Amino acid sequence: MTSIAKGIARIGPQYRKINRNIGAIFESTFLQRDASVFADINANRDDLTMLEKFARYPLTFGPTPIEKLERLSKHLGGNVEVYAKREDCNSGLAYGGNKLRKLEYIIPDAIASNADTLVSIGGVQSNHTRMIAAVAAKIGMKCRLVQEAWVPHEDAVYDRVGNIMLSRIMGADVRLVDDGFDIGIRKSWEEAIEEVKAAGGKPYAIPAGASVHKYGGLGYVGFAEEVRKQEAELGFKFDYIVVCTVTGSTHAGMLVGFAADGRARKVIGIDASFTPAQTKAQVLSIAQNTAKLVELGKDLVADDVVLIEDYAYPAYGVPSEETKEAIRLTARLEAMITDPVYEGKSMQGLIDLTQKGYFEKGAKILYAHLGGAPALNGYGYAFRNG
Ligand code: 5PA
Repeated sequence: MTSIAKGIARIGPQYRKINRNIGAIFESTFLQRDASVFADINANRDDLTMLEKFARYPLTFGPTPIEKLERLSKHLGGNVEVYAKREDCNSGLAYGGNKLRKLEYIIPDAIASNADTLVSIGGVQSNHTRMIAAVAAKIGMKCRLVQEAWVPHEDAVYDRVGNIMLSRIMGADVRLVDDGFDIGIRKSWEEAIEEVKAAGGKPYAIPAGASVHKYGGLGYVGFAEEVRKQEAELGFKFDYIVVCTVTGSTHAGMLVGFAADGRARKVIGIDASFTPAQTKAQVLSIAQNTAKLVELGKDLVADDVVLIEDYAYPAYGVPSEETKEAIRLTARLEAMITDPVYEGKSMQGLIDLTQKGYFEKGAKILYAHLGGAPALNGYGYAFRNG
């Protein structure tokens, strides 16, 4: 059977079933998405063996490219080779990013639940809520977003540009709430769910970063499997994977996926939450839950979660001078754009750890670029002179 035919066999019946369940309101969307469309998008995904039994709703283009960062590697002394896996270029949906890989395994459940509104939460410049707004628009659902005051506003236009502006343009019902940073379950989010119900809607609740959702860790298991396949094509294996960690399911999924070939501790999480104990505990519990779901057959323990705490200062969402330098350096050497909240901090970590000799000579490092550039618009003052 060709991979396209396998795709039809696997995806077609599943979506026809979902289509029956969700009734007329989504019919036109799904009529456009017949089995051959799904098959096309899913062709080339035979690599995702640990995830075979889970329904997947395609939101991304497919495997993301791996790019060697030649000039950055050279600039850092040439002792290590730095590559980037471009999760920031993974989709045509509203600039893409890591949340889409997670949502591919959550959206089938949302559709099957007969919901009509996706409800989620983040900070004012949350990338996650932008992605929820994008997916809601794409599948024809409504979207209710809670945007909390997780970051002390730096710019006058902070709540009008970048991610939040995109969510508004995509039609989400965006509400600002005056509560501070916390990656846990939030009262404001629970209230939003109740309000949607009270207004006669059918909410589907997605927590911050899609992380503590039961399927939140699956997408990044797929990342690891995808990397393994790309490594076979490249003819070498990466020694380290560097990832920015906040709500935890990106890191957790990678842990499970890379545990399959003994590399869990080679996933180096760079904390950007500035509440690392809570983030670390959340990574572990999501990883353990995800390991059970995919029947990993190995136990994951606290020591498997490598989380480096040194780069999240001075606060969540506030870039240090060193973070800004890392953003400028990566932009000037590679034209690769990172943001002040997440990727700039993990890039700062990668640069500093390299300079400190954390990685052995000759190491091949894979930097997971998880997206997030639209938030830069909210930091115009910080970069007013470049
Ligand atoms: C985010 C998260 P996790 O939350 O899965 O640990 O991922 C961290 C991360 N990089 C890394 C980018 C660009 C991110 O957007 N963003 C959150 C958001 O609300 O946008 C969930 C916090």
